[in-house]
Amino acid sequence: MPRRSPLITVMANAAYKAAKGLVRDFGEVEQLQVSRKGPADFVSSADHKAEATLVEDLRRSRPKFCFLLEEGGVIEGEDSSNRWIIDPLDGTTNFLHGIPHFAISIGLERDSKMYAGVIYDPLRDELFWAETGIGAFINSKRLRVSSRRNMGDAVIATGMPFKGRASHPEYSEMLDTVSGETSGVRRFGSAALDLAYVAAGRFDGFWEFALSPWDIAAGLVILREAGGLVTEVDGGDQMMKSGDVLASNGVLHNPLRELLAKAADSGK
Ligand code: 2AM
Ligand code: CA
Repeated sequence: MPRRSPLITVMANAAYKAAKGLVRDFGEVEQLQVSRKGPADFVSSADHKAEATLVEDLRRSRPKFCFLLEEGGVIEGEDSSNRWIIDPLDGTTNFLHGIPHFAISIGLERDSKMYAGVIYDPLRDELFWAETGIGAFINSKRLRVSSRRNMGDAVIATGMPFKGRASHPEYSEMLDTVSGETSGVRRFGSAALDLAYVAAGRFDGFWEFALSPWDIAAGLVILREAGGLVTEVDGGDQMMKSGDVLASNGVLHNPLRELLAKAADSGK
């Protein structure tokens, strides 16, 4: 079993602590579904509380690090080379609807590169974590991407354009093409867990457009350390800037990229 470094221990403990509140609040959400006002405000407060817990906990252990937070934006710190990139609740729509699929995502960027990541799914007690050069793990077991080589056997995850976000004009062509050429496409609603699942070999690939840095920061390093490949959908390497992500087990990367490019062309 791998010894978690002090850094990973700090990240994991912060996630475990914030998760307690989230799980408690998730238990309440179902009751609230029936109320007229609905649970939206309640969920937003759960989200903010989880973020506050994460910031407080990480700050206690690493007082000088900077933060980039989904809810709270940027917090500058004395140590400008280390920055936490945090999504306290990825899969908010699932959480709001009582669907048990969401996670806490904590990435650590060091000298402008993703260095370490933790994605915690509290309902399944699955902690996906990785540190550059050390490898990727789920709880105490090593993670490895799938070895599938045939697109016809692959299960590919995606995220669809949603309300409030400009739709990608060629997206439906892509979805159609990938559905027709693979064993299946899944849309689970948490980009962080989608990336973790590619790292774990559960999905063979994943693509989505216009994600935010906190959705993908931890996932990028976990996937790379698990032997996967991640680029932009057009093959570029600016995922944290554009939010366009194509992740895979490596072997299927180019075939999937070509499939998406072909679909985009025919959708024009
Ligand atoms: P979130 O749950 O933290 O909002 C799913 O497509 C991905 O997009 C999730 O990681 C989700 O992160 C993000 N997302 C952001 N805004 C969303 C919205 N209005 N509806 C669905 N997903 C959203
Ligand atoms: Ca998110």
